[in-house]
Amino acid sequence: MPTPPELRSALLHHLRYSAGVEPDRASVLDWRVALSHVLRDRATAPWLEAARRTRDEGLKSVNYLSMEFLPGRLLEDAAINLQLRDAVVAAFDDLGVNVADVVDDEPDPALGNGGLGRLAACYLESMSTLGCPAYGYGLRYERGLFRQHFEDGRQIERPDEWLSHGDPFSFTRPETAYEVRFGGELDEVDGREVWRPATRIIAAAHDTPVVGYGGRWVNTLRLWSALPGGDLLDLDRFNAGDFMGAADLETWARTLNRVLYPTDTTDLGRELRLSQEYFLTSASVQDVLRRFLATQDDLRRLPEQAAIQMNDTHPAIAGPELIRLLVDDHGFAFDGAVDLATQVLSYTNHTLLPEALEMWPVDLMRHLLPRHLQIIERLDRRIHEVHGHAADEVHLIEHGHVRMGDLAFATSHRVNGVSALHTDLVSRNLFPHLEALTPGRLINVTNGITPRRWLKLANPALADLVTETIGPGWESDLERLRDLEHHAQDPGFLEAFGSAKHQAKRRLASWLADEHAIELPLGSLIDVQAKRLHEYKRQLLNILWTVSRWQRIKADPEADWMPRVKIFGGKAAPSYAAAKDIIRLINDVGRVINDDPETRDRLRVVYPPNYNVTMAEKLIPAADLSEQISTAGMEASGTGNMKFALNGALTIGTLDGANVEIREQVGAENFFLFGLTAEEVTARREQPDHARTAIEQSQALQDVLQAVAEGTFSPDEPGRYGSLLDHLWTSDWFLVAADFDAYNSSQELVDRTYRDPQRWQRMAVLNMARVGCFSSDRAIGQYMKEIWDLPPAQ
Ligand code: GFP
Repeated sequence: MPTPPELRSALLHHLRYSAGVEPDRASVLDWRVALSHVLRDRATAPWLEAARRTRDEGLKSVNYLSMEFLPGRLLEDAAINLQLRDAVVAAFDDLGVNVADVVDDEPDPALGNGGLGRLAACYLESMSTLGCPAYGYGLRYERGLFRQHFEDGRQIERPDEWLSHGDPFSFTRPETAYEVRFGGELDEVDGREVWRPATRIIAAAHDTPVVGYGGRWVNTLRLWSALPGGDLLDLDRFNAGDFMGAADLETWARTLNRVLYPTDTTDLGRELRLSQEYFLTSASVQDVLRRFLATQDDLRRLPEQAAIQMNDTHPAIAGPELIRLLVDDHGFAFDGAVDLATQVLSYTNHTLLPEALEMWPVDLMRHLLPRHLQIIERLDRRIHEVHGHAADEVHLIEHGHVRMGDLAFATSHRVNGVSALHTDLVSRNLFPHLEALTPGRLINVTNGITPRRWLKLANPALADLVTETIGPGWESDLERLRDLEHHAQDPGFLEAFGSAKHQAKRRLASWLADEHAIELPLGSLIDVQAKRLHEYKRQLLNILWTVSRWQRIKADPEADWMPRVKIFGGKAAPSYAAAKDIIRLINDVGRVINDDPETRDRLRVVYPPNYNVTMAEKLIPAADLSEQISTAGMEASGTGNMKFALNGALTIGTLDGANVEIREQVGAENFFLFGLTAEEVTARREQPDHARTAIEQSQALQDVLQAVAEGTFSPDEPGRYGSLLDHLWTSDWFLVAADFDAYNSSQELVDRTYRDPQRWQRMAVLNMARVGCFSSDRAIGQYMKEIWDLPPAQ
């Protein structure tokens, strides 16, 4: 373990030789470059050793394919996991450099959208912590998810230039590169299919070390980018003066990893999206085979060496791609290739929402991936040949579309849902027919979160208190938090627990003040809903209730109202108009309420723009109340719910996703439950005019809707929320109206409970103590045993 003086000289060395400056001329960026190199150096020895052991001992590796990774800032996390954080702080202190500035200078790579991408990052870190050999495979988007700004309350999207200052913690590997082919024709030559592609793009690797806790094992996050140059530039056209046209193909290649999630509402957007998915998948599968063939030659043994996990349907083309490579390049018979591929592959489903279950038009597939379409057609025929009438309801291709969920299911030996409720719904509503053909294929692995980032890094005061109270070791054995239960009655401990929460609130307050000029009243109940904007997550229910609370304070200003700050964080997909309306409403309501002298001491709305992992690390530790209020049956799991509970927030929530299991763990008496169940939701939607009926039964909701309709929050444009209101009165698919009164009653119970700080803190401690099972280490342990067939720890 290096001492602070050793780290100090390492920093000075890299400042000079990697950043190329002297200390007295160094900028914050220069110091960050130096720190990146120092930490990367420390990660490299265990990284190379892990790779060597994997090779020499023939260890089986996991290959986690995901279109999204939301790793968060890397440096502090790496320092913690290498157990160097304190030494780094001391070294910078000694150099007279403010370490917080250096940490804050690092961009937060927004290579994902929400829960799925963050889950991938937590899982990769847990695999390293558990010593499970793994590669995370993704795309190195030049620009991450957009940066969100608010103008006049509206969401404005701007490109996120996360790479503009380089990426000093990664290694670029132009020689780890594969050709990915697109389009063209199929020919039959000597009874075999030959694909003559129209375009060939080279995918090159960029590797980021992912350090496990304790620094004993380091895995790789391998992100692909298209390699420009070479044959992509048409020199004849260039020399003829057509400089732009000469670069057409190069431009297209670069587009493959230019942005995350191009809007797929146009044909071209869809084509790009499928091309991106194939680019990721093909390069990754080729890499898996190349690594295997480097030490072995009998591909039939591939399942002993490699597991490929498809994170949702985005990489579902992995099945046809692996079959194609085995048949076309390695001489396998079709059936043998299918059996082998299925043993290697597995698939995690993250959603039941129809719009998120990909279906690619057959024509598009034929145009981009003709050989794969042929394989999918053959797979479909094979299922019917093998299972006869039992497979009558199974269709990999239907109504001119390839159903990627069914394809992923059919080419996997295990499929998993991400919470008990979700898995049950997947089995009943999504894949009942496929499951009937292959009983036991579908299992549940409830999601998890890494305690290193989500407690040790994000909440140092609380993490220190935990260590003082139960000793070290909980970071990699989170069930040990149970020991905190013994302290839940101890007034001294409760006070210390309250003071850790207060410190987190102060940290949030100073960040809000510095970055956003927002004042956070510290004596209030801090109530947070931080997640992607989506109608099913019901930020609308939250803001409508906020209006109702405001109206009630105004109607009875003398009453003893418990002060609340309602904090929101989240982005809406750029083409999702309804979600953008909700964002604007939150901002409009916030402006009016925050300016109201009569209520501003008792109610505030705070919505800092550009929610990301770094912001989550500030909001979550400071929260008293966690809003997990999705329409039951629609949130597959949620992982924010786990992070808040781990940080001592109480949950107000529906019986949805992992909320169900969190409530079971923490005890019903320590959870604010409300709302319809998933079954009741289905039944309610069938009732004619259920929306209007629900509104007519709630005077409070009618008052709120009237205020919105009258333009109380949009006086310059009273009709601004016409379509949103219309939707609520006529269809209300997400049952905001049906759950409104129940939500209100539950919120009133929250207030009453919060009035007794000791009681609240006791409940919060019990929440924290009982959510150890939501560690991603537990989840990965299950994947290793039940899906990947790997021994527990290596
Ligand atoms: C999705 C689901 C969540 C789930 C995560 C991870 O999140 O309920 O917790 O995947 O499994 F919706 P998003 O990527 O859609 O935010």
